[in-house]
Amino acid sequence: MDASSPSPQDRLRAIVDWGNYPLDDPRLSDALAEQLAEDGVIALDGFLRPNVTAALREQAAGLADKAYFTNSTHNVYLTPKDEARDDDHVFNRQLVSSKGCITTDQVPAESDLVALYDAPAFRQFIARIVGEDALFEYADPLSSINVHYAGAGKELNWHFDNSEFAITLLLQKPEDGGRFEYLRDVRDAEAGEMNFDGVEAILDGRTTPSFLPIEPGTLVLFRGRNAIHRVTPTIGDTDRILVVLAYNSKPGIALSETARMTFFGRLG
Ligand SMILES: O=C(O)CCC(=O)C(=O)O
Ligand SMILES: [Fe+2]
Repeated sequence: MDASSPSPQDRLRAIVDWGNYPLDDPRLSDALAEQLAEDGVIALDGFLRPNVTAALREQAAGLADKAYFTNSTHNVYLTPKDEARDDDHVFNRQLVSSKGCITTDQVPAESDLVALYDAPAFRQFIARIVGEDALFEYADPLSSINVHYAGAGKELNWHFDNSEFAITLLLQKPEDGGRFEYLRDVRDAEAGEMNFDGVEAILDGRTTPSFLPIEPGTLVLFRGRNAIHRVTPTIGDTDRILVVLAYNSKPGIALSETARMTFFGRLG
């Protein structure tokens, strides 16, 4: 590092509103850990400094033409079809997700997104909230930092995440739509309980989900492995632009090939 470049800690303080979110204060992470355990989700309003949100929005908008827009379909479990079940079984029900995204290798190395993702104090803050000793980046070059784009009519359909938790940062909010909807404790991935009846009731609109209102600059930490969730279609000419930061509790883990092909259109 040359003498003129700021330390990771100084850089982090310039990105995060440290007055409201002193990431190195264990009282904050402990309180948030409790809130996450209770609610399954936490939303930190104004987490990014406003100038950082604005600059990242500009940067992301400039990268939009590199985004891969998925044409494929997926089931809610993000797995291949089970040929032993009928096509109309809820396990095999195919949903369309039309949002686009860029991958980690397409994010400029000097971006504040990379500085935030890599900052040890940020990782420790998140690790403490989710109850892990340490957090690690994905082993594949695509999955750690993604920027999602959803123009008019584009959406992310119902799914459960592969990962235990995800961190998102909204950069640009559409005029309407683009709502993050979710329902907690729908399946139990660890126990192999897939809850076909519960999932079907949601897909058929018989169960009303919760809705999380978020503004640009908000950090959301969400436990999405057992909570089914979606983002409704964007309405209007302003794209929804959102960053996903993904970590693992163990080193050397790559995102599943099915999920990579579905959302990125390539494996590496
Ligand atoms: O766009 C969002 O707010 C959520 C994204 C999400 O659920 C995912 O990337 O798995
Ligand atoms: Fe998700």
